[in-house]
Amino acid sequence: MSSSPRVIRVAAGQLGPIQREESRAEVVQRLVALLEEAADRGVELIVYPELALTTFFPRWYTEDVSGHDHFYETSMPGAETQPLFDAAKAHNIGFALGYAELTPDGERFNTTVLVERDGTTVAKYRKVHIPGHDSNEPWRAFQHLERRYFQESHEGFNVHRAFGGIMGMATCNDRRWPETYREMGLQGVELIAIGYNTPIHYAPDPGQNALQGFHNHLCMQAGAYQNGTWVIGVAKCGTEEGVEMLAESAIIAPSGEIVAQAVTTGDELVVADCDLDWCADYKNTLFDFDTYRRPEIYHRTGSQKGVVHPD
Ligand code: ING
Repeated sequence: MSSSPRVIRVAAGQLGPIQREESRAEVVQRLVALLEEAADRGVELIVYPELALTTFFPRWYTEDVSGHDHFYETSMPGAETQPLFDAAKAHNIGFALGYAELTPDGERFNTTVLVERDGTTVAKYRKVHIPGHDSNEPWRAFQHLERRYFQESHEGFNVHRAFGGIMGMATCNDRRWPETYREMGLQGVELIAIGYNTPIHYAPDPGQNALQGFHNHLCMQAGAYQNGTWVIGVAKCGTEEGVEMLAESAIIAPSGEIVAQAVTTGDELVVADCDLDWCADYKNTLFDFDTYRRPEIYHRTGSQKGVVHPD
């Protein structure tokens, strides 16, 4: 007889656009409003998007990187984000929040913090896969200068015991790389929180624009299924400073099925009960890694960076 299922009620706290002039106080009010709606619905964990406190500032080039310093947080919580931490603790709700981190040493990371229901910080994750470009490319309708404003983290993908299970984090472009999920799958991850800011228009290959929604769900559903984990994908979306950003936040089961998804391009709460014990149905059968994986054969995937073509 199995013990009682480990069910956690989770919400994707999707955000509509944050315009450049919107203050952090105004944004925090939006985050708290979503959290209070989540509390009314018995939610225990709410996942917010990547860079959830400001507009997606890497769309603009500045000659000096410090020109965007005001979009970064130098402490988390800070004075302007403390109300969110206070509201979450008062409602006994945990959350994952994406933000731009500027460290005392001047390092810049695209960071997510995971906070438990009692208000304690579980962990911080710093984005590993940094997309886009690092120099001014004025030919683009808008830029994607993440490689100018964020460093690639060397801290990797770690998991954390919290919310009654094994939790992981990833950010936006990370979700497109299978290594992201497998690194955490090999640690037994049961729920991965992934915030994203994804422009619909992809300047290097506009043919992909029409497929952004398909690609978004494709990679998260595959990652969930192939590693027997829940995936909570959460957008900051809508038209942000003239740029259309993908919505379609989704809660995805270890089966790979989408169990709930957003239907607007604004602030929207998407809620589902996530049975963490469902993960075992895949981890202990099809994807029993210890039985079926062949790391002695996988010479390339962990060591080789780019493609090496045959002679
Ligand atoms: N954004 C995008 C993402 O990976 C991107 C970058 C946009 C890639 C469109 C491909 C197509 O979803 C972030 N922030 O990583």
